[in-house]
Amino acid sequence: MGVHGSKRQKQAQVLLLGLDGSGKTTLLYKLKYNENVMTVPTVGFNVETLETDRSSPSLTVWDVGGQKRMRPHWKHHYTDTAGLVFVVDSWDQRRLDEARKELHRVLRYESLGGIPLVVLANKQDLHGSVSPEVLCRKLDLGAMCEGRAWFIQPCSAATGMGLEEGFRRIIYLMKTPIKQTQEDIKVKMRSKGLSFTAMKVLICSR
Ligand SMILES: Nc1nc2c(ncn2[C@@H]2O[C@H](COP(=O)(O)OP(=O)(O)OP(=O)(O)O)[C@@H](O)[C@H]2O)c(=O)[nH]1
Ligand SMILES: [Mg+2]
Repeated sequence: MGVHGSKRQKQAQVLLLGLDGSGKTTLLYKLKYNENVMTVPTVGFNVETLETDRSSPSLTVWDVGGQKRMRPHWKHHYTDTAGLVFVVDSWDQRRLDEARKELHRVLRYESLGGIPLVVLANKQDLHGSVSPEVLCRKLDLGAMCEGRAWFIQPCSAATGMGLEEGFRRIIYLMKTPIKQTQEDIKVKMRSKGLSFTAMKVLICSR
């Protein structure tokens, strides 16, 4: 199920994936209840509904455990997914390569073809965390997301910084056909006196 081209869908399914310990469950409950919950590694999944403004569908968010033994189960959630949010621990640089491989594996699934992606560069509150620009390169997002609407959002599930923006962004990308998002960005770029080819750089650095 997608929300492209439709004005008012009642709900849309968002899949929250990422390595174990990246902060998926923490950020889901921070968003839902504005509380900092003590988490344990998720075995199975958590599912929560996030209410949005009336012009947007409410989001049914599936937070699936990210441990190695859980990852084969991710694909069981792909069919009805309208938007993908992939969470990365920006502080743990030793695991960025693992995160890149897992993200690329997910994006190669045919049933997720063209589904919009928001990468949440989480744990920005920690000293030494990697910036979204660097993450963008290390995850090779530009090449991997050819033909897909995507965005990278810095955030912290500990403080709440950037979480609402990240989910507002996935709603926007789900509602807006990719051509339109590119048009919006072109207009913005022209107003700043920049060329369209600089678009991806700007997206990465916002
Ligand atoms: N400092 C900091 N710690 C965070 C942040 N987000 C999550 N954590 C911590 O990271 C640890 C793992 O968080 P979880 O939310 O359980 O991670 P998860 O992605 O759900 O892990 P799995 O369920 O195993 O897939 C916990 O100790 C959290 O408190 C953050 O933004 N900043
Ligand atoms: Mg979890």
